[in-house]
Amino acid sequence: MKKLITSIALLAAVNTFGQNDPYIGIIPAPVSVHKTSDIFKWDVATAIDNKTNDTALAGLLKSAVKGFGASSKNSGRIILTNKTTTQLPEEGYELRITSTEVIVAGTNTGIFYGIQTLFRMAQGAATYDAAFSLPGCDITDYPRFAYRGLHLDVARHFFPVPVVKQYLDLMASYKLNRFHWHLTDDQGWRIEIKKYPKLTQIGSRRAESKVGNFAKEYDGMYDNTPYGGFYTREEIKEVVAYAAQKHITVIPEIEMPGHALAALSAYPELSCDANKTYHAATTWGVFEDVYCPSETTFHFLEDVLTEVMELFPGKYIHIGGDECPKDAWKKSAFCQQLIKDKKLKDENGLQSYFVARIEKFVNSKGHSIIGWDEILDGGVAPNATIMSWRGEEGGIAAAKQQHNVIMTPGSGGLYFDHAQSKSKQEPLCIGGYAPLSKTYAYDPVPAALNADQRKYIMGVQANLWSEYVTTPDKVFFMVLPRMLALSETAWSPAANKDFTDFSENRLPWQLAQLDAKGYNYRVPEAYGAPGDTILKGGEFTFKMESPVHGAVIHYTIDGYDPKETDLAYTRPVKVTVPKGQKRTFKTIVITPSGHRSNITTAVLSNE
Ligand code: TNX
Repeated sequence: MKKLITSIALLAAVNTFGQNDPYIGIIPAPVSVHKTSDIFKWDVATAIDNKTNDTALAGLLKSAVKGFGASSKNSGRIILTNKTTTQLPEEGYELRITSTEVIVAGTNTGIFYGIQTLFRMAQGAATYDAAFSLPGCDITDYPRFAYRGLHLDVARHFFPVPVVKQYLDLMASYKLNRFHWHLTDDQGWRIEIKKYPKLTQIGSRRAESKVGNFAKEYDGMYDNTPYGGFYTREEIKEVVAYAAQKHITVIPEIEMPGHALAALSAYPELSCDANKTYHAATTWGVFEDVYCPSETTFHFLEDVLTEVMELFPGKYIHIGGDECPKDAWKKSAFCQQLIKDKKLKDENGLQSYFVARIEKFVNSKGHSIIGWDEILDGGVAPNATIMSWRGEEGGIAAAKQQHNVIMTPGSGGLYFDHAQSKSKQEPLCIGGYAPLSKTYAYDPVPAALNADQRKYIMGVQANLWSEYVTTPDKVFFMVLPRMLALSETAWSPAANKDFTDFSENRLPWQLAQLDAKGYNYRVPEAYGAPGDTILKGGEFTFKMESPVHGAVIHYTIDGYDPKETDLAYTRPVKVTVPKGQKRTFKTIVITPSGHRSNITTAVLSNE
């Protein structure tokens, strides 16, 4: 009996990825995959032969199979080696799976990614039980871009360390390697600074938060609930170390000269009018009170950045630079005098002076700055990397000026705070429209650049601004599954991208894994389900496919919202509508863990 159960378990675990899928379920699609008919059984008896100096890599493999430890001569082995058969880019790897051996070869980072590929090929279980099977193949793989970023705004809403770690787990699973941590903004200062304790004592708190968004029905509505949170230095170190284990570099963002209200609430002397009282903002948007370009401010920022650079060993420090209104500087006699003294053209020149001065300081400590594309206005600091968010124009201009560029345009489906569909069933968000297909279609290399200029495109990033993201579950709902589309754009060769294969063949397997791991995510509607529309006719056949492997599509034709108690889709559904009548065909997808898609509604009219 025991044997029978084992063989059933193995059978269930054999990889049955779509025959037509050239990438065996893997996201992001590897550079090249040759499938064979071999099957490697990975179980508790599989030996691991780690020829690298990185013991963590073997640990990673062991964590995948429950009860791991025993090894026997009869079962296969997994070999990790730094010796590759061809010369590969830094993060690349080779993966060869036969019925007796799995060889993962590359640098230690490359092997780390090769192991992620093994995990992505595995079936839907969270921790793979006693055994699972891997399809025979030969894979050569390396990233298209060195910078593969995901951003998280913890200023508008705060997410504690365990949530950040889950975010990093996801990033590593999909081969993203730069975590842009937006740590300060008008609504809260979230990083402890030893020298300026009031930043967190005062600046991390706001009196209340706006209810709803800027739609009319929410005018003047606040929640009357104090809000706050910050990371201690120890917590920051913990996150940086955790990220490093996952081959992710953390890029901290300290906003300046705008988005500074939380800092001004703690230290009003950093503003252009120290007699005013400042409070961390309770609503969203852009605020007129910003840092004054005074010696007091530069002194303060240099101190803050010094502590930040101690905590974050990575090369890049993000200094913000976006959305800095010039009203306060226009009103300030000090700023006007400074413009004259420094022979600057105007307030934009003053912003350039501000950023260049900070850049010089950061460079002197061996680090480099990244800034949002507004830092181009009035002249860009000599060594700055530009993050192009207001479309691609900033990135194009910067590349032409031989500055490194990271593409993250809202118009390219990379603003994960935007809505994932046009349905009213989407949760509250800032607006916009960034469905999975749009994120997927984005290409970070603008046609406007010639071959030389293209070299300055370091990569791509998506951003999760959190004005309307109040809970960890919503964080994951907003980034999943769009993050997987980002991962393919950032990693895979453009020629390997194919939205149908990605969404219909591979995504269902990946979503099944995420479902089993307990992540919240946006469940796509069933493929083939008619969307919000009126269809004319008397006979209809709906052929549908589940967007999550193992999920069930339920449907109704009586106008009620479908639930688990309604008919489950097993074969194409035929609906007959008599002459002169109508039916309403509704569908929902319910996943094994109980997550639900939006309900689709189509009116079938034979009137
Ligand atoms: C613009 S993107 C901002 C953020 C907002 C975001 C909302 C950028 C550099 N600045 O402050 O949160 O829009 O989508």
